Amino acid sequence: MNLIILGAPGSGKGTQAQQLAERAGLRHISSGDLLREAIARKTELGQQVETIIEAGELVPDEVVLKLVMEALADSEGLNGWILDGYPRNPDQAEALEDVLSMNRQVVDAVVFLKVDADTIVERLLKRGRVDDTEDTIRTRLKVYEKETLPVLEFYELRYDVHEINGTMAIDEVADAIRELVDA
Ligand code: B4P
Repeated sequence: MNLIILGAPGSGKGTQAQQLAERAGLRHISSGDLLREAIARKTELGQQVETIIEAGELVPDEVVLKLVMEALADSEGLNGWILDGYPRNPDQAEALEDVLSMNRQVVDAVVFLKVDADTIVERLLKRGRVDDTEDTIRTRLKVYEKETLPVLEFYELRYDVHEINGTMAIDEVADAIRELVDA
C-alpha cells in the first residue's frame, strides 16, 4: 500500500505516519526528517537548507525531490510507503506523479488531516523544535496556505481524498486512519 498523508505543519502527519509504518510494514518517508538528518550530518545539502528551514520557508524543489526519490528506491521489499511532508506544492506533486509512473507505482490512498491554526500553534510551541518558534510557525502556516493547500486540490481532482479530523486524540486519529487502510 502506498499512502500520502497531507496536512498543515503540526497536524500530526509525522506522528501518524510513524505509527502506521511500524504497524503495516511500510517505509515512512518524511521529507522533513530527511532534511533534518542532512543538517545533523553537516552534509553540503544540510548546510544549504539549514537557514531555510529555521525561517520556515520551503527548501528548493529539486533538493527535496532527490531525497524523496532515493527513499522511494530504498523501499523495495517492504509492503509499500507513506509519504509525509511531500509534496508541499503543486510542482512537487507533478514531479511525484512522473516519478511514480516511471517506476510503475501507484498511490493507493490520500489522507488529509484537518486541524485549525490555533491548535497547530499550541502543539508546535509545546514541541519546541528549532523551527517551532512563534514567528517561524506563523511563516510556516502562511507558506502552507499559499503553497501547500493547492496540493489538496491537485489530489482531489485525481483521487479520493479521505479527510480526517486531526484534532482528536492521537490514538483516535490512528484508529480512523487504520479503519480506512484496512478497508
Ligand atoms: P516537517 O518535518 O514536515 O514538519 P511539520 O510540518 O511540522 O510536521 P511534523 O510531521 O513534524 O509534525 P506533526 O504534525 O506530526 O517540515 C519541516 C520543514 O522542512 C518545513 O517547514 C520546510 O522548511 C522543510 N520541508 C519539509 N518537506 C519539504 C518539502 N516537501 N518541500 C520543501 N521544504 C520542505 O506533530 C507536531 C506535534 O503535534 C508533535 O509534538 C506531536 O506530538 C503533536 N501531535 C500530533 N498529533 C497530535 C494530536 N492528535 N493531539 C495532540 N498533539 C498531537
